[in-house]
Amino acid sequence: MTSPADLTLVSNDELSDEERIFNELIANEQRIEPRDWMPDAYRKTLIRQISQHAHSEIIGMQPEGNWITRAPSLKRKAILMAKVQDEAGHGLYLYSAAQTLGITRDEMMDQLISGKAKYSSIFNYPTPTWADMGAIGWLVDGAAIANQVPLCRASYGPYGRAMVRVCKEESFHQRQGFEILLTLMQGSEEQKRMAQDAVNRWYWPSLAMFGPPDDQSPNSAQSMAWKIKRFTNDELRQRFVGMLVPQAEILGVTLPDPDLKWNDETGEYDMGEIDWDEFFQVLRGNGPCNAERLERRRTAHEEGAWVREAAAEYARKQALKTKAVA
Ligand code: BYC
Repeated sequence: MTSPADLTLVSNDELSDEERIFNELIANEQRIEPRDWMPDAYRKTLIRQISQHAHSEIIGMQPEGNWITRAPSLKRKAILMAKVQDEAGHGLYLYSAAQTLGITRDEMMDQLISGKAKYSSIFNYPTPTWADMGAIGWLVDGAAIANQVPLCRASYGPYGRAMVRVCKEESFHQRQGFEILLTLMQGSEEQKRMAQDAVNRWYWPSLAMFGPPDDQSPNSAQSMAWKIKRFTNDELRQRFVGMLVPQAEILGVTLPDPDLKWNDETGEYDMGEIDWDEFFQVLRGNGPCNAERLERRRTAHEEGAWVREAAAEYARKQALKTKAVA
């Protein structure tokens, strides 16, 4: 199978008509749609990335869901509930986008609850204090925006279009997190300490969200050639740190990296080393909350079986009625 990355190896004459059309669409910044021909490897890569992304949104409801009953005011509770519901909605758009590639929702759910599928490392960390809601909104949703804005231009139509709506909502999420931290940082000494502690715990895992360093990222080169990804993991991570520094100053929090400093020559911030051993441990299922997150999802799936059965039965009866009328 030929991809744009291989084009130098294969002359245009050796390509099938379908491959030529696919390559031209990609080269001309046009979109690939579900009914278009696409290489198997392109389809597989998209199913992998979009389903992992959907799983991340669904598992990502848990760390914040943990605080809905304990939010400090009715207003905070309403905002947090709306945010967590938004994440569910993101998961559903993304499962639908993945389904256009030929995988079923049941298959994806089986992969998730059996522990075979990956989801973002970030959701395997605990949320012991209210300030974690601020740190998640500011750092985790902030990282998600930095990663997802370029995905709005992903070459696969249903993915790119889903991202446009998701990014609008993430932008609200990030501001609400920033505002929680700002309120705490204007409060008592204890509240300030709580906010700083949450930033200390979420900063490094939020940088790891962008994925392994470029020299250990097996999928990046091909995904960039196919214009699914537009920037490498390290490029987006760097851009994110550049966004955070001035925001941290406004908040009055310290970013917990003693090596973080502006470099006049590169025009970027130098930063310390991420603990990649910890990242790969979390990916292997050994993070602080992996088992708990998966167990909770599995139980929710089993307890929701009757809802799925009732909906399927209702749909079956409706279809019979429509057939009888026709
Ligand atoms: N965690 O070759 P690489 C949200 C995996 S949720 C776990 O660089 P790629 C929110 C990677 O999958 C938004 N696994 O891969 C929700 C690959 O594994 P396989 C979450 C990771 O795909 C609720 C292997 O490592 N965002 O915002 O080119 C509340 C090698 O990596 C991670 C997305 O899902 C990780 N952090 O690039 C609040 C974004 N990083 O499949 C907020 C969509 C890497 O080869 N995804 N891996 O075994 C992407 O943009 C890309 O898939 C990645 C990785 C940048 C994450």
